[in-house]
Amino acid sequence: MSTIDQPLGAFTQANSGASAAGSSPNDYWWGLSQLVMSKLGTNWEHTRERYNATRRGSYFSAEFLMGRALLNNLVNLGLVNEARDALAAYGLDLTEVLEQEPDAALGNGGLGRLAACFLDSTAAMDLPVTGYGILYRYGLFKQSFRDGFQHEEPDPWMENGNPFVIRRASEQQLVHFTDMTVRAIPYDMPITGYGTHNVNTLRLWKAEPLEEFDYDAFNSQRFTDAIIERERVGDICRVLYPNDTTYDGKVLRVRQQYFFVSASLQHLVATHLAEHGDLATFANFNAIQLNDTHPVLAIPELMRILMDEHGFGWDEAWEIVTHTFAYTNHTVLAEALETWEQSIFQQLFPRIWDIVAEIDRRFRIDLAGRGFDQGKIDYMAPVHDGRVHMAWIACYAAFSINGVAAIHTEILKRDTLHDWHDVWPEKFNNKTNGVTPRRWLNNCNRRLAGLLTDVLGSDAWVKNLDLLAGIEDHATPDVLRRLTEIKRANKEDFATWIKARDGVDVPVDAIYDVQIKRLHEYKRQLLNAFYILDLYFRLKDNPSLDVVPRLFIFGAKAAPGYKRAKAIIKLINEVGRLVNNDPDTRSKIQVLFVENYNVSPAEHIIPAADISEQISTAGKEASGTSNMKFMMNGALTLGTMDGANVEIVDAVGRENAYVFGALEEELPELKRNYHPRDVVAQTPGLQRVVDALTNGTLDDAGTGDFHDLVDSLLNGSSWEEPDVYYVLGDFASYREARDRMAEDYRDVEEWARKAWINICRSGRFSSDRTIRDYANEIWHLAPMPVD
Ligand code: 26Q
Repeated sequence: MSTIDQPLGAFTQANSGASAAGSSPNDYWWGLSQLVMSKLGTNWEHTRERYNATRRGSYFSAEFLMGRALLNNLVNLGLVNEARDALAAYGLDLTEVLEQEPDAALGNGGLGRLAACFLDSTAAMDLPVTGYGILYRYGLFKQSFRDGFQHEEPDPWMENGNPFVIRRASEQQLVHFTDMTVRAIPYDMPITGYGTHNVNTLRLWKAEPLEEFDYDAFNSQRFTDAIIERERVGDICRVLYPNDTTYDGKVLRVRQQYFFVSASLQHLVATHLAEHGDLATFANFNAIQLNDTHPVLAIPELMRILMDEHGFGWDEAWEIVTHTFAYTNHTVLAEALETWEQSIFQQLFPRIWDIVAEIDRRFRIDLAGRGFDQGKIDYMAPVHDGRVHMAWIACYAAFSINGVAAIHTEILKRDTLHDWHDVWPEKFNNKTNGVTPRRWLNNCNRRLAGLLTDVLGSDAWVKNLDLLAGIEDHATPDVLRRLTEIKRANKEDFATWIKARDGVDVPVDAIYDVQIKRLHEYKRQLLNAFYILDLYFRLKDNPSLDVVPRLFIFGAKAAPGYKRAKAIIKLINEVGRLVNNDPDTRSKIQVLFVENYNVSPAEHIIPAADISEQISTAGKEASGTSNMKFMMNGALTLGTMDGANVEIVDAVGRENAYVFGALEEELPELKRNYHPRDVVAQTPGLQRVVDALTNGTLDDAGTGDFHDLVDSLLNGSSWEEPDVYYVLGDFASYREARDRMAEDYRDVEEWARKAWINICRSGRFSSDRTIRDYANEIWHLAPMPVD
C-alpha cells in the first residue's frame, strides 16, 4: 500500500470525470502531476519570500529546453516508490505514465538545454536564482521524415494546459509598443532541487490583449477587426524563432525579445522597490545573466525604467546598469551575431531607440578618448550602417563577458571580441558548461546510478559528482563486468523503446555509435555519413571483412529554412536505406535516424551509447554539452579538439578517448593551400563516396540536393570557399580513429575500464560546478536554504 494512492485516485478522477478504471494513462499523468504540485506549494511560496529579500540572480533566456518535469519532481520530492506503488494499485506502470508527458521544448538545442540544467543546479544548491523567458504556445517544431525528407509540424505542447505551469495573473505587467500595449502574464514553473526543500522558479511570460476583444467592433459587425488585434498580440508568444527572413518576421522577433525582458525587469524593479524602497541599490541586490544576445534589449530597457519612470539621470542609471548585467556568448559563427535594422527599433519603441543611440554616441566619445581610430570605432559601435549590434551593446554595458569552454573563451579574446578584450580585459572570463547529473545520470540511467552508489557506499555523488574521482581505482574485474552488463541492458531498453515508438528493430550486440545535436554544417554530420558510406563500400568489396557490428544513431533537427542542413538529413536517410536493406551488410552495420529528436529521446539514447561523436570543425563548436552527458554515462568521446572536448580529453587522457582531425590553430595554414579535389583523389576510397551522391547510388528524389552538397565541397561559390568546414580534409584522420576505436571495442574489459575512467572523471562537467563558478565569480550569490 502507498500513502498516496487515494489522493492520486482523487486527482485523476477529477481530471477524467470518470472512474479509476475508466481513466487513461494520460489522466493518471495529470493526476500524479497535480498531486506533486500540491506537495511542493508551501516550500515554493517560502522560497519566493526568502529570495525577494536577498541578493538574487536572474537568468534571462529566450530558450528553456526543459523536457519532462514529472519524474524529476518525483525524485526530488522522494516520491518515486510511492508513486510506482500507487499506480500499481490502479493497474498502471509508472514508466508508461511518465511517457505520457509532452516535452517542454521551448528551445532549439544547447543554449536552451544549458539554461534548463543551470536552473536544476541553482535549486539543488539553494541559490536564489530565477529563470525568465517566454511561454511559447508552440515549442520547437515536430519533425517527421517523409520519403527521407524532414517535414515540420507545430508542437502544441500545452494546448489543454499543463499541471506544472501556474498562471499568476496578479503579477502581470504592461508592455508598451508604438502600435500596441499588451498585458504580460507570468506563468511560473517550479524548479525543485535534489535533496533540498528550496523550490526555485522559471517565470515564462505570455502576451494577452488588454481587452478580451473589441466588443464595439464585434457588435457593429466588424467581426474580423475584433479578432485581428487579438491575434496580433497572440503572435508575440506563438512560436519559438519565427521565420525571420522577412522584415515582418524580424519585427516580430525583436518584439518577442523586448516583451519578455521588459516584463521581467518591471517585475524585478517593483520587487526591489517593495523590499528596499530605493532603486539606487538595485545592482547590489540583482545580477542578471544574459543568455547570449537575445535578451540584450534589457540594457536600454533598464535605462528607460530608471530614467523615465524613476527620475534617474543618465550617469546614475548607467552606473546601475553596468553593475547589473553579465553576458554569455555561445557562438563564434558570424551569422549568429545578432544585428537588427535600426528602423525596427524606431518603429517599435522610439524611446528605446533614443537610448540605444545615446549609448552609441557616448561609446564613440569614450573610444575616441582612448585614442581609437574612426574605422575601429565604427566597427565596434552599437549602431553602424543603420544596424544595431546586440553583442556590441552587451560587451559595452556588461561587467562580465564569458565564453562557455576554455578554447571558446580564448577564441573570443583572440578573434571574435578581441577589440573589446583590448579595452576591457578584466571583463573576460571563462565558464565551461556543465550538465545536471540528476537528469543526465541519476534519473535516466538507474542501473549505472545503482552501481556508482554501491561502489561509493552512498548516493552522495548525485549532489557532488567530484566524489566519483574517489572510486576510480575501485575498477575491479567485478565492477567492470557489471558496467558492461549495464550498458548491454540499457541497449535492450533502448531497442524496446524505439520498437514501441517507431516500429524499428535494432540490434543490441553492436557498438552504439551516436551523434545527436542540431543539424549544422559545422557539426559535420556529413563527415559521419561519409564514413558510413566508405565502410559500406569496403564491406561490399570484401564481404568477409571482420568488423564489429555497429549501430550508427543520429538525432537532429534542421532549421526549417536551412536548405543544406535539410539535404544532409535526406542524405543520411538515403545512406540508411542503402545500408539497412543490403543483405550483404545489414548484419554488420545499420543506421538509425531517430525522428523528432528532443530531450526525452536523449534520455533513452545516451545511457545506451558506447561512442559520443563530437566531430565539429575545430574552433567552431563553442562547447557542446552532449559530450558531457555521454561521458557521465560511460560513452567514449570520438572527436576533434574543439569546445569542451578539449577539457574532456584533458580530464580522461588521450588514451581514453579518440581524438582526430586538424587543430584550430593549424586550420588557417591548412586552408591556405587547400584543394579539395586533390584530397579526394589522394585519399583512398573517398572518390567513390563523393561519387555515390550523384551517380545514382543515392537518390535525392530529383531535387538536386546531393549534387549541391558535392558542389559545395568541391567547388564552393562566389560567396563561399569550397569545403568551408574541412569535411574532406579531416576524412582520413576520422576514418583512422573510428576504425581503431571499433577494433579496440573487442577487448571487453579494457573498454569497460576506459568507460569507467570517463564516468569517474566527469565531476568537472556537472552544472553544479559551473553554477558554483557563476555564483562565486560573477553573481556573488550565497546559498539561501529555506528551512
Ligand atoms: C541569432 C540571430 C538571429 C536568430 C537566431 C539566432 C540564434 C538563435 C539560437 C543564434 C544562436 C542560437 C543558439 C545557439 C546555441 O545553442 N549554441 C550552443 O550553445 C551551447 C551552450 O553553451 C554550446 O554548448 C554549443 O556549442 C553552442 O552551439
